[in-house]
Amino acid sequence: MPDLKKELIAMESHRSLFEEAIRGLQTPVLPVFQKGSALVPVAFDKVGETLTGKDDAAVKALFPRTTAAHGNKVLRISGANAKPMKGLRVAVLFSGGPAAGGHNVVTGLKAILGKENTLVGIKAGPKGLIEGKTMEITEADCRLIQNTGGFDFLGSDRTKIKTPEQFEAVRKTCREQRLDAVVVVGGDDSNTNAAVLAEKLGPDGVRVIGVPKTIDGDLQVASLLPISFGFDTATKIYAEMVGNILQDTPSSRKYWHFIKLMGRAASHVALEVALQTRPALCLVSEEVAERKYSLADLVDQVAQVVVARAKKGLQHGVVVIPEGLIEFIPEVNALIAELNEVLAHHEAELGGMDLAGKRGFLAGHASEACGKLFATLPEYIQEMLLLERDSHGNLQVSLIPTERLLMDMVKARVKAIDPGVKFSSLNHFFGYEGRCGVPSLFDAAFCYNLGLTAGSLVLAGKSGYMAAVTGFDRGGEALGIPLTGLINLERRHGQNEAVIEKALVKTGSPAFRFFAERRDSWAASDLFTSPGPRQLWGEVSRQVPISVALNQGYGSIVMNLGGKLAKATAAKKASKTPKKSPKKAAKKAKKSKKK
Ligand code: FBP
Repeated sequence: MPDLKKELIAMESHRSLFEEAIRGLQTPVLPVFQKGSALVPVAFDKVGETLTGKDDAAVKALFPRTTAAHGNKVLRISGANAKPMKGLRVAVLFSGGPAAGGHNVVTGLKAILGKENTLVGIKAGPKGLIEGKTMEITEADCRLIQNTGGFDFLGSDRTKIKTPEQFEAVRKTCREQRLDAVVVVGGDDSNTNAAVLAEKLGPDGVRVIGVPKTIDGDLQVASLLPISFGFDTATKIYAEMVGNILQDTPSSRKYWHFIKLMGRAASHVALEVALQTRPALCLVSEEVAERKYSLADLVDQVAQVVVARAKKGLQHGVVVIPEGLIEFIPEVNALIAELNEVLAHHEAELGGMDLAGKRGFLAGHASEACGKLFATLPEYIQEMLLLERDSHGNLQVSLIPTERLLMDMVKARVKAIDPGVKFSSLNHFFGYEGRCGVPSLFDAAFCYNLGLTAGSLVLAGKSGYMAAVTGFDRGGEALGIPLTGLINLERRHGQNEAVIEKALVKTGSPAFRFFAERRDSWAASDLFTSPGPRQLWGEVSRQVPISVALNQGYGSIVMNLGGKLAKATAAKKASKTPKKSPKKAAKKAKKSKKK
């Protein structure tokens, strides 16, 4: 008798048909890491170009040991294999918001370190490193987490390691765990943390390597690092959702949808999703700042499109809004900068006040222009602008309902332009839905290779580098990027801090220019596309982010990483889970049901 209940219970804890099938997904491996059917670490023995930031001298003074050791030079591979290393203990931690593919960084690390070395997992991010929360990562763990989304295997957090006590606690963890290296998987702020750790832990003989993670896509280094991991999966998930809504609009013919997409300050996510779906409107924060649009200008631009489309009988449409837009509107940006200073210097006084109290306090501390603008904003925006900054000093833009603000203001403006235009609207925020999905093939492969690269850097004795993979159109290339070469000084928490500068959308970039060429046509009529769910098997699964393909000058949007999929060996080795295609798995389930 088939026992459906038993079958369903067996699927608990990440064992659905899909999750089981995904573990067997074969991910391409860069040929440099392959020797026959074995995986081998590579020696990063070729020194490339020197990276020089705008605050080079100040950064060198802040990171004297690291910069003297690597001279901010990029590391490449000549093709030689690394010397075999035994007995190393290497720790790995996740830092910041989750991004799809992180688990494959861990499995890649485990595979390249091999049985002769130990991989230690740090639980709950940088805080876990301070508190000494560790676990040994086994091959069985890796089989279970291969190609799965999220960071749940180890957990993550946003602690910035900055006080002498925290550094001492980290040293203690390294000593007690006998760590030779720490691999920090994180975004721009977490990789800044990695650079600081590399500098501080150098004398203790602990090397530190960063891995570029963030769905925001704002950790990019020209042709050396086209994108961070997690971006592809998140944008494919958002593009599916936006595409579905676009498909709904001319079906129901009555709604304008204002959709804010996660992605923090930079508009990479919004731009990529627009390139994939072709909505009527997509606002790009960096352009807003460059052209110095006011909030009223933006509202008017959207309202004019609404009215023009209504005249053609199109009473529907989609407006894609980047999460960080509000910070890029010059007048609001000036207001936020003033608020940051006031919040940083009057934390204690503001602590116990309600919104009315804070408003009164600000009136006495902010400039007249900012005070006036603040007073015109609805309360739901005022409250969010006054929220505590995160531990890295960032405004928590994901909590600000910019989409609602724009929708409300556009409604009033449309009425003012033409009271005859019918305008029904809905607002959405797609954020957490996209961060932890099962990694796309791009992210699964990218991350596994990042793990192999980070492990190779550690085995080669390197410290203060970020592992990188580039050349997704030409088989792939692994690199070591000197972290201090990416660092500049920025105003945070009311003072200058050394940070990795966020890579914003460049309005001169090929991706933006292509979008700018096409957007008037997208606004004028329905030219949208609905890309559908991301595919993990077959040719469609090999699509790279369109913005990456355009910006890197690829000839196609089809990935060429590590040769043919069928020849990939590492993922096969990493998982003993039988390789079932989803079709086969479904057939098997059907068969057992019939029994
Ligand atoms: P990082 O990758 O930079 O850590 O941030 C990712 C992100 O998803 C942002 O897009 C978003 O603004 C933020 O995290 C939300 O933060 P939280 O997870 O704390 O709600």
